[in-house]
Amino acid sequence: MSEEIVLSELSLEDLYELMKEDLYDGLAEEITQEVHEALGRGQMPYEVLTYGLVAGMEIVGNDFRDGILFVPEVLMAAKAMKAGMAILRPLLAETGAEKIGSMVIGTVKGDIHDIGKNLVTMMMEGAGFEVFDLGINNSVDSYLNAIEQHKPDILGMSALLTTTMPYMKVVIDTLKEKGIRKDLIVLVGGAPLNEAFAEAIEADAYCRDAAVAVDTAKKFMRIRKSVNA
Ligand code: B1M
Repeated sequence: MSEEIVLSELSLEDLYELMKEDLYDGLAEEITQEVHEALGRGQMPYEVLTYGLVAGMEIVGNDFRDGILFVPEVLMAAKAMKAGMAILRPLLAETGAEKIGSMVIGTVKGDIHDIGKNLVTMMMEGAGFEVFDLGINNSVDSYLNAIEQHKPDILGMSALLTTTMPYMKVVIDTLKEKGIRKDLIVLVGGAPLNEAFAEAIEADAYCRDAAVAVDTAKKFMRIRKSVNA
């Protein structure tokens, strides 16, 4: 953000444009101020997340793919995104909703991408789910231990690399071998996945984004409750 920009004088559209630019430039402090500014104008946390942070990260992703940005710049952008998310997280979780289910979630082995997973965690918590976040680089054993410990309704897995997404099948096959696959609703997500992949590995559903993850989780919880009633 250049010094002469006065945030309060920007239109909402320009504020979101600036947020995207500053995210691209990895300016965490500016992102923090802009998120506060947007919230101060009555924007909903999910709107700020979607139109500012996620939209900005999409541009970063495209330029990373096209060789315009490199890992250090993307890391700076990720840091700025996390600074914005840190402000939004408590607000998204603040609905006071009664707990409607529980989920263990983690990024699969070999994969260190966690921004999308963190977003899903935030949104699920906000929707009233209890979430146990295992972080990144999770082996089958890590998922199994967490399932045994927390006995969740849902297992969520995230993968951002075409090389790591097949690991989801390894986890699901192990759940089957152990006879516990049917005890869990298995939801998967991440940019390289699609519905056909989820079906092929026998997950219950592919979730395109965090909002879809919440809707899908709620839908499966309703089915689960009606079956157990
Ligand atoms: Co990485 N990276 N990266 N990266 N990176 C991608 C994924 C890539 C597509 C970039 C590109 O080429 N365009 C590409 C993968 C190509 C491929 O596999 N075909 C790639 C690569 C190649 C790599 C490295 C190999 C680069 C290198 O080292 N040469 C390396 C891999 C390291 C590893 O994991 N072993 C690497 C590293 C990194 C950084 C560390 C620099 C950084 C990660 C920082 C972090 O996460 N803490 C990074 C980033 C930031 C990206 C991009 C630019 C952005 C990802 C992101 O955060 N998106 C990404 C490009 C892209 O995806 N367009 C890219 C924003 C986020 C909100 O969206 O994660 O899709 P997303 O999550 C969404 C949905 O997918 C869904 O909901 C989320 C919220 O709406 N969702 C779920 C996700 N998980 C879910 C789980 C669910 C439900 C829904 O469970 C129920």
